[in-house]
Amino acid sequence: MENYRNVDQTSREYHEIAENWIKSGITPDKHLAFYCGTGWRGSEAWFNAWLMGWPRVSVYDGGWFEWSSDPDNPVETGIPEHYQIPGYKMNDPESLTRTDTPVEITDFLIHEGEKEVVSEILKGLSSPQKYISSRFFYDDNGSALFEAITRLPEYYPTRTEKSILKAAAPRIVNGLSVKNIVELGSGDCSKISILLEAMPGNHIERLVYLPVDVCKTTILNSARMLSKKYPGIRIHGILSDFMKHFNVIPGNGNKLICFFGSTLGNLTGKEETSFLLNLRSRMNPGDQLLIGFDMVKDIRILEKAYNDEQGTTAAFNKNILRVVNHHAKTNLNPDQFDHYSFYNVAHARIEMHLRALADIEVTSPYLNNSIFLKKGETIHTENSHKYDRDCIHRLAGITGLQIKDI
Ligand code: SAH
Ligand code: AVI
Repeated sequence: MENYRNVDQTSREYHEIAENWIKSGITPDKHLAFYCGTGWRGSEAWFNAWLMGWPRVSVYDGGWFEWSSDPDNPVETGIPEHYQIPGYKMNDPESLTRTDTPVEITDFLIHEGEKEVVSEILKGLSSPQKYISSRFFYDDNGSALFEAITRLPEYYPTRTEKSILKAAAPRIVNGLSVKNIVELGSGDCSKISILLEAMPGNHIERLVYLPVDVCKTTILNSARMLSKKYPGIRIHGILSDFMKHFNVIPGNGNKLICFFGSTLGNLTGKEETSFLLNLRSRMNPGDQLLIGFDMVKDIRILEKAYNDEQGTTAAFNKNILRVVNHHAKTNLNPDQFDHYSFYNVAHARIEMHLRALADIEVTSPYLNNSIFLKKGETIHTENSHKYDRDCIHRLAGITGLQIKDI
């Protein structure tokens, strides 16, 4: 127990415990389940994590033998990668501990009836080309899987965008006097950190940062990290669907809207135009919009990024079925599907599908008749459009947005 206790049996400092864990890849962005042979040591580890305010911690009621004999349980082998957590300062015992900084969150999803969600899902599953909206990837597990994707060697977009942002940050913040920064699909907020890093401290203290996301845990975790890292910043999280709730964006002037990660590329062409028109209607002269676009490139690089060797993207893709089952009480079994992803040249987009490995009958108490999938048939789960400069200029032209810099 020397990992958790001093020689006199008192508890070790939290930052020492956190540092040891982080070095081994045990990080607060993951769902952590502690176990041991009898239960009390696993519980002590869990108790430390809980006291530190780590958000998703459990005790696994079993041993290694039970865990590893279920092929659905993830297992990591080899030497752990060295993890870095934004906002975490080594030797700062406070930076990962429970924070009293209030993170205000307004929940707009609460107004969205479960009935509408279920009918949206079942409409997609009943269409000739079955589909599920990519918004349903992002429950707590899906968000954690996406964060794991961003660390994969094959998944270039996050690394690339961060390095572009780092280089451009001084130019972006130079002369920027906005009061509000709205980030749509904010995820782990690591990209906004790059901009904040380049801002003078007295500007940060005048700012209100509004992360908008469908995943509450994601907003809470990242807002906590940010408020520790930038003490004067005011954060107001917004739990909402950025496709539906445009009035969450402050209508008065003085704002920068950020939409990183090429998440815009996950919308269909029609959605993209109406989304940008809606955004524009919330903007006043002088407001700015900063969008991350993933550009068209060699098809081999593209396809590898969405078909990684570790199977993390496959797990992310299949997780959508669990989310759908949760909402629509369907009986979709992820094991009966294959991850299928390819670059569609004609539409300049990666398509992700789930392909049925057998004939499948889908049932739900909300359905009068079952839905049938033939072996080989697919459910389309995501488009990830890739852009070129002409395409970006065309979009700006259609939506009346003026390109300041590209
Ligand atoms: N901006 C981050 C995260 C990108 S992943 C980055 O660049 O790394 C996409 C993010 O958008 C996820 O956090 C997901 O929860 C969120 N998201 C997806 N669809 C959404 C929707 N319709 N409304 C609000 N947030 C959404
Ligand atoms: C969030 N979005 C921009 C990611 C993408 O690349 O389209 C989601 C993703 N899908 C598979 N891998 C990552």
